[in-house]
Amino acid sequence: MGTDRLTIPLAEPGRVPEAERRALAEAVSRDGYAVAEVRPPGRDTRDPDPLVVLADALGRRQLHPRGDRFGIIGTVTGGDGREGHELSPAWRDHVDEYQAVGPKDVGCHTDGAFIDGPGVAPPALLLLHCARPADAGGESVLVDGATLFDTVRQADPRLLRELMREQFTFCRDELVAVNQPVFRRRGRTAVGVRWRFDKAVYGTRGALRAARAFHDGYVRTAPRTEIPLRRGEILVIDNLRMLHARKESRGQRVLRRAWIVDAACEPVANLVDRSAHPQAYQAFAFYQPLPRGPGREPAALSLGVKVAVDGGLIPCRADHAS
Ligand SMILES: O=C(O)CCC(=O)C(=O)O
Ligand SMILES: [Fe+2]
Repeated sequence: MGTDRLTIPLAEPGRVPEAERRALAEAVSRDGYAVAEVRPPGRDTRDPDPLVVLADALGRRQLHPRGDRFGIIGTVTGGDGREGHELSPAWRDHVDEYQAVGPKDVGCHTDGAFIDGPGVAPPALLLLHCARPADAGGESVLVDGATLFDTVRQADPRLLRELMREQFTFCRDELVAVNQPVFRRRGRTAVGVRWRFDKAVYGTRGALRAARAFHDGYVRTAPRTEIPLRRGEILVIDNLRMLHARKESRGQRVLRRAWIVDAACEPVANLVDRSAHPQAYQAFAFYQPLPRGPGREPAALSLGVKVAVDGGLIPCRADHAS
């Protein structure tokens, strides 16, 4: 498919060398994604998890309620009708509820679109580690939000204005991100995308009309990159720019996922140092970042859809910098 693969040999266990880290960060900043394979220094089975090693080279991992304590979510689909999650048992009862659990295709989306709260936001990056490819299908699919943004801007500025209005609500599990724009300004030079098109989305009639117009007229027909991940490969995706999807699969497929937190999201504390939080606040705790790994600053990444500094390209007030 023409996608470059970066091979990352580790000279020492658990640590991505600086040159490879820079090359990876550059590829993700430029293209919105990269495919990498981490080669451990030896055949020692105690070598650290390649997904954790690569994630920690990029930033801080973010927890997920159905992930493990390292922030890793494993999904096992297919094979003898045993849909479910060997790696993350909490998924097992939710095969019907969460589309990504089954063998069916999954539509274009941003991960964590329903997250918005004190100290938490959708992850900046997601990493998908192919532990076992399907017998057939299961390819990862990417659609570039930069192309979508540009196309809508030129073809239908009024629709872009609607997509930049705080009028879309995303709800899943115990979380709801109320009144979000699909495209939100991030500082002066970037825009972040937040998107899914399914039962998790709510809005007024006007908002839903805009969502349908965006889906039917742009997302559905946008150019896409298909990536058939091979065993051991890790797909790193800029979640603030790229929409990802997945094709239907046959046979057992094992995929492991990690999230990297949005560095623009600052930690939040209680005014009077209250340690027992009310239930509503507790929901956000499931998505907290893990502490940073020892001795390393996060990688220098430039994420999201890049826009002109003067903001003149964007047909609405630049009232949100997150
Ligand atoms: O199964 C896949 O390839 C990806 C599913 C997905 O969207 C996710 O885990 O975030
Ligand atoms: Fe996803």
